[in-house]
Amino acid sequence: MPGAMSDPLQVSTIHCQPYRDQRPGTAGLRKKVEVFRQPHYLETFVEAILRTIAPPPGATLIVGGDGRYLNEHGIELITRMAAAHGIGKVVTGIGGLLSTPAASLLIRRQRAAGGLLLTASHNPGGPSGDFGIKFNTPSGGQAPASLSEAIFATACEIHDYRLASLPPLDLHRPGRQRFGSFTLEVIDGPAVYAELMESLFDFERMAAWLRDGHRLRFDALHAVTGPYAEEIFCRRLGAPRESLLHAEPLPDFGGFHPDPNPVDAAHLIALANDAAAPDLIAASDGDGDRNMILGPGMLVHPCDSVAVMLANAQQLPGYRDGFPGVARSMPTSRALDAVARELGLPCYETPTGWRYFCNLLDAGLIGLCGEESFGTGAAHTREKDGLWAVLFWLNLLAATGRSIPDIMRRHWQRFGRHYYQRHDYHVDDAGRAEALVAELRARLPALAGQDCAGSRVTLAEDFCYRDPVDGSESAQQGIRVFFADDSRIVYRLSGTGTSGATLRVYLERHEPAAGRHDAEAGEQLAAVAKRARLLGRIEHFTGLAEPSARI
Ligand code: VG1
Ligand code: CO
Repeated sequence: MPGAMSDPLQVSTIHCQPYRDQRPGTAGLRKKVEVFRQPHYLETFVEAILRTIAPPPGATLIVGGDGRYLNEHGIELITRMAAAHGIGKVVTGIGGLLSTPAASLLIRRQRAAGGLLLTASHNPGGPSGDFGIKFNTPSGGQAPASLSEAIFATACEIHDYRLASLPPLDLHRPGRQRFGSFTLEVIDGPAVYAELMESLFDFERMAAWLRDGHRLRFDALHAVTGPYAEEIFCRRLGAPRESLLHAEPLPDFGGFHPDPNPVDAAHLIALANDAAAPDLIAASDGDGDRNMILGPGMLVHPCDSVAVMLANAQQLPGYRDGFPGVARSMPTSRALDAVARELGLPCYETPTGWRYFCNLLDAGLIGLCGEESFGTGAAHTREKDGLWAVLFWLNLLAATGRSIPDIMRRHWQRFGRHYYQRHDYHVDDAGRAEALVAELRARLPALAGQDCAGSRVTLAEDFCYRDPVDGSESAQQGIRVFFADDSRIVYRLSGTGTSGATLRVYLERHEPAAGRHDAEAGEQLAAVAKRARLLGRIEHFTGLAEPSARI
């Protein structure tokens, strides 16, 4: 019977060899499942985290994951290692499931020493897919770059790790399981998360909107948000069950690539273009931090979404007072800047990756932020938050009585439209992509003033960020090139892939307030895309004449 074990816990020390490839990327350590299945691989990284953060005895740790293959195994292992390191309590969700924003919220609520999140986010799952793990600090935010580097350095020196022997854990039984001085607590993640959402949004109004016959479709892509969506949309808002698609979390995400974007979730684009399209179609990713929003005949691009949120926040009870400031990642379009300018608010520009927003949020400098990669969030957690974004839009539709296409057209009429697209070029040989970036970087000083396929370069630089809160500098965060025709191209390499390299090329062109706003983005950006290919000599370096994906 749990609880019958006597104190102190039995702890063994297990010898191992260090791995030297455990450097975290944009958001934690991500590798193929087969890499994680090497002897002691996960153990080495967890030991490195625990040694680096050195939690005080008796501290609480939040441990949860997105339900992908190896999730429960990982949670049991981390629990035993945490107990061996003197952690007093591990808190997880039922079945070990916690969405990334819910885990971030719990870290803050429980004043935990941090959280270990088992996720490779939007990467595919299953035995032949990806696995990942990341550490979040007591503020709930992702480890800053300096801490990630310290964990990596520690991992390179790990020759043994500690493991407590515990009886079998029951991750499916809510409540506390006591083992001497150590406790495992299994909580109802969706209930805790839904309560917070009720404090931010007008649930009565949204329920009435649904009762009036408006239709919602939320696709969980067989990932972590299914139970959360069921709790919020069906149980608390009364939406019919058919509002949810693929709501059961599965270890291989039912074969989905759980990345809510027009390529990997093309079926939702088709649904939006159907004559009987629901009023709001939405989806989230593997770990629940991304969001995709669609309305009849229209995808709301994430760059626009965060701008519309800022422009309309006063319509929502939780955001009536607006925000102290806002932020976007550098490659994200300047649609947000246009609204911030009109409202007289500071708009910060950070490198790619949510971790760069955390200091700004902690310091109260911003209250809303977003990335082009389908990530939007606010100050209630320190992670981007998929369902929060869906509720923001649902509340906006209910409060204004307007449709998504109507809201978007009005927005563009007022601020102009920033046509936007990201072109990804995937190569098996990472060296080719690195060579392209290196060459561009070397050519930067000579670019300004030059003519490039019909437009003059006004500024070309490698983005370097200086954090206004702690003064830390992050250099080489993406090459950005501005043109006289008000267009912009950004080049950077992905930091979340698990094979080869992906060159991301971000294209943007502003169409002023009185212009044409109903055109297709790809067509509007064709000239800028061509310019990007020429300037970066993309075909020369990658051998690809066309992008692997246009998102
Ligand atoms: C990508 C996105 C970035 C996002 C990161 C993590 O990184 O571009 O905006 O923060 O994924 O998102 P990269 O380095 O591959 O471009 V998630 O949902 O995987 O936590
Ligand atoms: Co994610």
